[in-house]
Amino acid sequence: MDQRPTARPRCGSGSEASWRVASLRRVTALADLPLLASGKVRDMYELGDRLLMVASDRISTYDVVHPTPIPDKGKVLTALSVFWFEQTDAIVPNHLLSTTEDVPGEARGRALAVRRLEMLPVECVVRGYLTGSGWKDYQSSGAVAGITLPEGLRDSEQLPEPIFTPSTKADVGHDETIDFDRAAEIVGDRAVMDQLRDLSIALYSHAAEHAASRGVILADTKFEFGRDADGVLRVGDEVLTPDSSRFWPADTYEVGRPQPSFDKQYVRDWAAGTGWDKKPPAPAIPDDVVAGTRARYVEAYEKITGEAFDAWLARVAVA
Ligand code: PZK
Repeated sequence: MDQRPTARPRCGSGSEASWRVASLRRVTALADLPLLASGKVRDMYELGDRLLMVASDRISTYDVVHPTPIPDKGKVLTALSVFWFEQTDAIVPNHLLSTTEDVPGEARGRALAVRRLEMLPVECVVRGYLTGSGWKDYQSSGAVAGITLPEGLRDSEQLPEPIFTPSTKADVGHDETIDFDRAAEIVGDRAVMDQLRDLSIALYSHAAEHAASRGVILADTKFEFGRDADGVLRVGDEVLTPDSSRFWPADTYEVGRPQPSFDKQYVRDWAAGTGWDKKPPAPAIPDDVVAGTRARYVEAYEKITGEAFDAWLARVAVA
């Protein structure tokens, strides 16, 4: 990570003109903090010796960000991440410091003050079900990330046990699945990679069991780890949110076909009907689709945590 306060924000994609517009919007959002990095839907600011991770209401489908925000999406994802950080603290410590102290009023609910970590250069993906690129790779080779799977598995089928399928962190474009040995080479330490795999599977298994008890299937998820100033391994980034995971409603799950996305299906179905070719720029989203999508995010939070979303908003409100 570039830690110079004057660093030019990194953006995942978009033309130079769209970068300029996005950058203005982001800088004015939290005017007094230096922007360190920008993802498609999140921004990271410097907060003294810590960081402020801010989840926006931006939404992407087919990897393209729409011009229309989904109200409260960033707050729902932040709230979910905090729920899981608290749930999994005994499995592995994380980077969360505070949801309130030193979080500016205008960012409350969507921002977290976090420890600075030295991030490890691999994405730690766990798959409990065969879908997405995992399903594609299995169909062409019978294996995912070098792990040979039983024959005859179907689209969206549950795997005999969760598998660890690390990937590279691509600056632009798609992350590439790699096998365990390649991940160990990139990290430079096989024992650390063993630890990342074991922690990732333990986190996934805990979360999948909790989600199942609430009628939600956690199909797969991605973690990022780093070391704090004392060398302690911690999980960072966002955890177990719809942007880093696939959640499926258990009551409509059917093996043998792709599952509708819990959160983005309204937008995808509407977009398909418009004839959009899935290339930038993404179309503006109509009000009814925005409202339906917002409701899905809030429903996901309430279903998984058992808590009203308003309770989160009250918990982080400026006193
Ligand atoms: C870190 N990103 C991803 C990019 C975002 C997030 N605790 C940390 N310490 C140091 N660096 C990072 C973290 C975390 N998490 C996260 N890149 C570096 C990223 C753009 C916007 F919000």
